[in-house]
Amino acid sequence: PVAVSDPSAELWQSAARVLDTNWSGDHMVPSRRLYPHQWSWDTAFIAVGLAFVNPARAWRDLRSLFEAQWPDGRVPHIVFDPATAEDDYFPGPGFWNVPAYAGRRARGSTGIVQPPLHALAAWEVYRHAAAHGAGGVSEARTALAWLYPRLVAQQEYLTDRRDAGGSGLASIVHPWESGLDNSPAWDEALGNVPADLALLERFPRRDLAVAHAAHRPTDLDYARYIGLVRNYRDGGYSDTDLTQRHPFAVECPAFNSILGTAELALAQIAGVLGLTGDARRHRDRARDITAAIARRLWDPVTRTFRARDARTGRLSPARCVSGLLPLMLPDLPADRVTAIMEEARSERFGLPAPSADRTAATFDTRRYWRGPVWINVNWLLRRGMLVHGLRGEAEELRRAMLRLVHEHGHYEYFHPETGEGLGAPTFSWTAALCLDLLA
Ligand code: 2M8
Repeated sequence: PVAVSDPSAELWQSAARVLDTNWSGDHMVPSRRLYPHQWSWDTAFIAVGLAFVNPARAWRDLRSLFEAQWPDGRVPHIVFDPATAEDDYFPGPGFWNVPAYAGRRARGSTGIVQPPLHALAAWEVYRHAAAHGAGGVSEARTALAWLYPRLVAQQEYLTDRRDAGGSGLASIVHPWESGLDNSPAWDEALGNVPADLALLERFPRRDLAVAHAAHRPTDLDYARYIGLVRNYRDGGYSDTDLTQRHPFAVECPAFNSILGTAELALAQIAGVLGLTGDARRHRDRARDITAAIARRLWDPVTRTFRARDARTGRLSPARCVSGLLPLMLPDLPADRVTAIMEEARSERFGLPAPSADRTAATFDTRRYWRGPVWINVNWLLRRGMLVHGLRGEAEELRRAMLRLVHEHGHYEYFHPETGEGLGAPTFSWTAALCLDLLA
């Protein structure tokens, strides 16, 4: 047993407490005040940590999310809690007004997605099941068998319906789909999106009632976010002819790296379920996605990965943390691995990596995804280091992340210079990923 004064033991206990507080019976909320519903990729990060302290909740959380999956395979980015008032979060279920064909559970959801990290999360929870005895293993196998066809449908939706650019990559139709909401990576593409600021007068922002305006996206961003939801919604959430019908369709390097990683996790899961042919197909798809990322999102001049606007074909000029995440892919060519590590180590980033280039004019130390350090993307980056055998760098990053959370708390994000905690103070994925980093 570890003494309670041991900083790791303290951190472990505080992280487990955050996850207890944020559990809502059949799902986890990211934070009680700011995000009182279930978010898609949060569920995946959270499962990675729950694997150590409460795997039954990890499976329950994933199940709650996938029960709201649409018949076309899309997994909604938010599943609204019917017990929470409509005006506790904006835009709420009334604004999304999801069509009846989405199914009974999905009626209380949004119609956009988030990065498909769930296959990796399911694999991670399964991998740790043996530590919870024979019961844990059989629970994990049952959960994997239930999830597998749903995870496959999620991938097929993204690789088929969302290949707006015909490039073998998935496009996001809203910055919220990236999870990196107001990243400078979208600035140029968002320039084509009409901003109807009068909309915000009719639908006031709920986030500003519970968070600091300087730490959140601007009103201009929000006007565009709401306009994009309205356009996609009014088109019945259809993905046909996206580049003509929708003003925002972008190939994100982080989203697509997670898409490729999901195929590799599905190959492992298929192996456990005895589906050898499927496993081979998933590995082939991962290779194809990796090749498409290396071809479409690489800029040979700056030697960086960047987002590509599927409507104009242009690469975004912004260098963001999303461009470091192709490191997660094992088949990434060695020269690209070297370039990513050089970029990560350069004055533009450093470890733990801020969400955007420190030297850019757009860098903003407090504004959400435009500068602050986030634990989830650094956790993904560290995973990439381990995939490529960069053990020393991975260990350095692990320690830096734990130091940040130990000194400042389980915050949603952190000031990239002072480490000050920003956003929600007891944030689920920060706590969950700390458990994984400590284990
Ligand atoms: C943030 O996004 C939501 C919209 O989806 C918001 O700002 O209200 C992002 O940080 C996203 O990555 C995250 O999943 C979500 C909940 O934690 O909050």
